[in-house]
Amino acid sequence: MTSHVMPAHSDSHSSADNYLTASKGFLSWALTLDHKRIGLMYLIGTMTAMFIGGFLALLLRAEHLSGAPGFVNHDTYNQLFTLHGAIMVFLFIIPSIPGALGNFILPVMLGAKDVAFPRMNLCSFYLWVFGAIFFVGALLTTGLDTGWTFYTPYSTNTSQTNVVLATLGAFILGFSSIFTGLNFIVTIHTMRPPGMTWFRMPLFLWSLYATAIIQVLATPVLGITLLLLAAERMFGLGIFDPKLGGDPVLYQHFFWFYSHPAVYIMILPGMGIISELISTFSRKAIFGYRFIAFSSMAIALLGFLVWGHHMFASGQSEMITIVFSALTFSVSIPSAIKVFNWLATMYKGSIVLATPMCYALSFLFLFTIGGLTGLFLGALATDIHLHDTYFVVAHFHYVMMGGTLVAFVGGLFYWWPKMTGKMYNEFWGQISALIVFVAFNLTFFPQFVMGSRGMPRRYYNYLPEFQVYHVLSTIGAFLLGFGLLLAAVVLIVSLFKGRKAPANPWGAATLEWQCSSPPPLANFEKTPTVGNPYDMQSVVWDPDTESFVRRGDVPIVPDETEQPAHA
Ligand code: HEM
Ligand SMILES: [Cu+2]
Repeated sequence: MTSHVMPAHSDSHSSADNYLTASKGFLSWALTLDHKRIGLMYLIGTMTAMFIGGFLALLLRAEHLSGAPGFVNHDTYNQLFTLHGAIMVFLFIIPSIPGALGNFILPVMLGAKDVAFPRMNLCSFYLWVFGAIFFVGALLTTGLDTGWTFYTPYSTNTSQTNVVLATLGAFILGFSSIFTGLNFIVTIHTMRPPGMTWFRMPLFLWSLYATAIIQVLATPVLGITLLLLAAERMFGLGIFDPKLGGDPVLYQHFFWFYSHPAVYIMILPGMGIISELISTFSRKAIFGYRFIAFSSMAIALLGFLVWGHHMFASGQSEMITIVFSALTFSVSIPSAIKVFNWLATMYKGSIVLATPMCYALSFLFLFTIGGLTGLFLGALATDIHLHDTYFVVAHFHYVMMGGTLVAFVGGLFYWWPKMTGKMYNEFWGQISALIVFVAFNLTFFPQFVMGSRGMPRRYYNYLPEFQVYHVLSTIGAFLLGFGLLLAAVVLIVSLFKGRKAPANPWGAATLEWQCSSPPPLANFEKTPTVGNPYDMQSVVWDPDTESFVRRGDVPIVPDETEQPAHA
């Protein structure tokens, strides 16, 4: 076993020789096949989308400072929440973690040079760009007012906005997502290094794998549905229009057959990040590794069977409602398994409250609230009351923003030193996590209360009794915007002022921390051999390099029970 990769060894690459400096000029980025550069471009793209979507959200919240008609009229309000939702879902939450962090980290975690299909990877990024251009096209011409769900018959017969352009945009974005998923599946199957059997794969990779399966299997359904929608609107085919023999509820079935699994496309990668963060910053091997890995797969598969819980109020049969309700409850089991295992990992761990861990703890709290309130929505009797109220809005923000976005920011702080070679200011990073946590709850908790008291979603006005909740929520939203901006500033300032990042600042045992920060163009000179990814005992703090390094005296024991892909 001579191929231990020692950080000291990989540090011999001078910092001039890394993926950022390997070549220069616009084209070296625009035509790059390097997964790390593509990941960075995705990062810039998806973060831009997030800030635009966030700006629209602040306009929505500002309108709600008073219950009387304010500075936007009802039409503009419909446009604002549609664009906010569509941008956040299609341009940010779905592509952000796989596209930005996944692309960057997945091959390095595998000790591989790149993903299996680098050209397809670049193509996936440009499809994202084209999809975004279609969205901007809709925004700059007529806007879009159907809601991000494009429900018929409004989207096909009534809306005066450019629905076709926006659906084509979402169609193209779907291909971007499929390409990423396909690439990750093949990469994980074929490019694992010697020693990395399936059950020695870091949990972030398991989560990306489970996500990729959904991306590949569910997204085509959305694609065909959106094409049918566009065709119906342009040619009046009679697929969704009852006048012509169609059925508008059919659209809801198609849409949610994709979009419920898609909520797991959004959350699973976030859960994967959290598994890495909790283990690293508790300085303990993850508890219940196989349970966490299998629960990702269980979520991916069960997620396909519950779409009807979005349609309890659509008049579907009582029988199917009972079935969907029962199945919905069953998906919460694997989610809860993960939460218990994360807590068990922290138990008796030596917890380090570094910035990424602060975000991870925030995730645990917020995601749990999001998941538990899902149960009220999954139970028929309560959902009939809560459906289409602010309770639903609060629920999905707790899971998507409190869950996915917070995990994304945590992951970004975690891998930032690896990606950029710079350390950021810990203190201000922690402060940003605290502000985001407090402000998030201030924004969305009052929405549970007003929703359960009957405040409907997607209304631009409200009754006086809801004012206090709306005002609290708006104050929270502006504070939340400030917190996220602060996080961005902390990271950007580090690029100029941050001290140089060591190869392994956190003491994690996964492979990406064994190459230098930022990684050389080819990541590893020789395919490394790996052991247990959560064996924290195998790394020790080295004061000379101010980095954790691999202990020479701990041999890497390859797992003999299963053949790795490379062998
Ligand atoms: C424990 C897991 C979960 C359960 C039991 C659950 C349950 C539900 C139910 C029953 C609804 C429909 C409410 C209604 O319209 O009346 C709903 C809505 C929603 N959920 Fe979840 N959910 C869970 C996790 C998630 C996750 C992980 C995400 C995203 C990351 C998510 C995102 C959404 C969204 C976006 C909606 C609203 C869709 C809309 O009508 O616009 N949910 N959830
Ligand atoms: Cu659902």
